Amino acid sequence: MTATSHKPQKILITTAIDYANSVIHVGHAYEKILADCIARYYRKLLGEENVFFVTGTDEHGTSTYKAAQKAGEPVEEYTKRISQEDKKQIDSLNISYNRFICTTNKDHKQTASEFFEKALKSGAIYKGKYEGLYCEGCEAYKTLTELDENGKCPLHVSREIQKVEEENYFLKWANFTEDLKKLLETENFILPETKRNEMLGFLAQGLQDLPVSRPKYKVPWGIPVPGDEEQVIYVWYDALVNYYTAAKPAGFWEEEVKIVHFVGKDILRWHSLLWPAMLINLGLKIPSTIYTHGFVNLDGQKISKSLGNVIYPIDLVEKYGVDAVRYYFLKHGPITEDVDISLAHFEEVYNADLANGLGNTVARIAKMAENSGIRFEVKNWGEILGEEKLWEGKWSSPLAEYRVDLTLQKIWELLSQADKHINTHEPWAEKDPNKLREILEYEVNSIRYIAQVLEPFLPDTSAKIQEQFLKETVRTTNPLFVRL
Ligand code: ME8
Repeated sequence: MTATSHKPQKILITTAIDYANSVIHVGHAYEKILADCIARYYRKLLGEENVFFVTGTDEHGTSTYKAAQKAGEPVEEYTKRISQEDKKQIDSLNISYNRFICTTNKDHKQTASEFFEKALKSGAIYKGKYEGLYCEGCEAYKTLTELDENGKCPLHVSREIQKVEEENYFLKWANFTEDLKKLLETENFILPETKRNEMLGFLAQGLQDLPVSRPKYKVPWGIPVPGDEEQVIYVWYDALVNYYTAAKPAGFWEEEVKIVHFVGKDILRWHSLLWPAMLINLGLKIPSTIYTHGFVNLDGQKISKSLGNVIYPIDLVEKYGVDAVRYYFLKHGPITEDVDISLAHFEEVYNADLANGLGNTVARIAKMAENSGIRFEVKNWGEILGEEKLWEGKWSSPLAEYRVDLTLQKIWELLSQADKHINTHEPWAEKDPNKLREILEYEVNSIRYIAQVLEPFLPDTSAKIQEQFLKETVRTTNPLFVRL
């Protein structure tokens, strides 16, 4: 399969929206960079107007409410502040979202409330009593089998599990089992494939009716249940609707649109089993793909405030530049299992692939082209290198499965071919002006091609190289990446 064999007319790309309980760190950033690269690629392939990319913040729920209380700030102000800080972090990474949605936005509150009301009217939601366990870190109800040997949630061992006994509205989740099973078997609904079995296994255990509201006296921070002032909508039932709130008015929740949600492995269950059930119940379009990635750990440890090892994207960007950060995360690819990162490894990759690899080859060719005094006609460089259409070239085939890592490998192979071409043809020793022109033309065109296909990955660097090379007279400039 190639990225273009299933070329959609339109595509909606989303990331998870981050809890506004604390400012996002580099772990969260990974997902945004991955989704951004895919969105930028599809804008080139389908045209700007056929791509819509959404990210944002998930602002309701217990853990955010408690974080605001701990900070001694009114919860509205606290969430607004964290959301704005998150946006700054995301902007520092050059994330080209079409909408940054907040679940406290008026249109979202309205849409989530309508989703709930319609489900209530359809009979899929009823009022009852819940007795059980709740993890505030996951904002999710838990069964005993999901806890570790100390009775804690394995994802949030520093938090106490809450015993809850409360009135709630429930979703008749089990009613959707057969539809969900069929959906899980649909090609590419869950990617990577390995994750699909996990969800089928979960489904096989049997879905229990799911509480989809919390009593207001316990969780005052949420969207009120329509017609019941004593209850607020459960944070997951509220948050998942964000995709629809943002996309529907822009014309991106329609039949012809391919909908791709990028999410971490911890929240696949909500996206592949709850969200489709909510949509099936209302007769709305189901997402095409839920792309699941693993976790980024730092020096072998989970990134967390309590461990004191949080790194913010802005700090990395200030030190190394935005494209170096983007490159490092994209080179890892859409990680299926967890990956370990470290600053030492970051610097190694920076020096090898960016300062030496890309930076050096571009500088070398620019210098020879400038010194030659030759004017290099600007043509369709994709065609020259034997590719009919630049954005459908062989280099892009791994993007069909969101393999940004393999795509970068292919681009770096082109770079190394250009480098080898110089060494083999030794333009500095060439006396025949026609032959020299031929050699340098190949080099210059290779860089022109590479600069363009790099745009979704390293937009600033691509622009800088295009500025140098997409003119008849090629010029040298300052190094793209200074060796560390
Ligand atoms: O789950 N490495 O929000 P969240 C990779 N609000 N990804 C990571 C990560 C790490 N170290 N830490 C977090 C929520 N993530 C909900 C989502 S969507 C309707 C609601 C990922 O702030 C995580 O897997 O806990 C998730 O995809 C995203 O960041 C937001 O996590």
